[in-house]
Amino acid sequence: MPGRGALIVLEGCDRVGKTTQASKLLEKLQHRGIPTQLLKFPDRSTSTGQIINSYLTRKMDLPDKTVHLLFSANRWESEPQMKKLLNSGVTLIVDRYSHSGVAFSAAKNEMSIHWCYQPEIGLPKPDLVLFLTLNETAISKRSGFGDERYENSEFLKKVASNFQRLKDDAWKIIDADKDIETLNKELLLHVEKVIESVKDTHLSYFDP
Ligand code: FDM
Repeated sequence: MPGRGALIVLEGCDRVGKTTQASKLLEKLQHRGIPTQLLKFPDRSTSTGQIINSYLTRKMDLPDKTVHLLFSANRWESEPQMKKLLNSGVTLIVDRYSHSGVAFSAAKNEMSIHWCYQPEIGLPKPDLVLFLTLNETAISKRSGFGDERYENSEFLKKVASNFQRLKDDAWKIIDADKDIETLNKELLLHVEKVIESVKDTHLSYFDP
């Protein structure tokens, strides 16, 4: 029995390098013969993802709670496939997941963290959350914002403080102010340890 795969999530604020690190992890794990797939949320290719994309690129306005539930529905669309892959031994590297869902929506003031968390209950719970951080000076040296919704410093400060409230034992806080390869080696150490330690355990789920 190969055992189950690990659910590994990369989180953090904008421009910390999550997407680059996620694809490098995929490449390295596959190279080592560890069955791995990459997922990204929001998944803009699905039916809910297309509405989310129109919202993020400002082609469409929607009430805040509606958008929140769409982001969650976008994860639920992938849930059957995620469970199937994890239980068949495939490790998933996920670029943003439920914690982004809660931290971003709760930064709008209209919804509490508790309210935002409710639709996530029952989704597979990450075995490891690699939370990448950068200090203000390091962030300002990276390329600027695009013009999608949420790309402004004031809002992202609130998001960052919400993330701090969501931490649990599965989180590793990683200083991302390093070159790409050094950072990737550090992440890989955590990832390999978790893959090994969860393979004979049951998948867990976000609980009430
Ligand atoms: N975002 C992302 C949310 O507001 N809720 C969510 O559930 C998720 C997964 O969407 F500003 C926000 C975070 C970001 C935007 O994400 C698009 P990417 O990673 O830039 O595509």
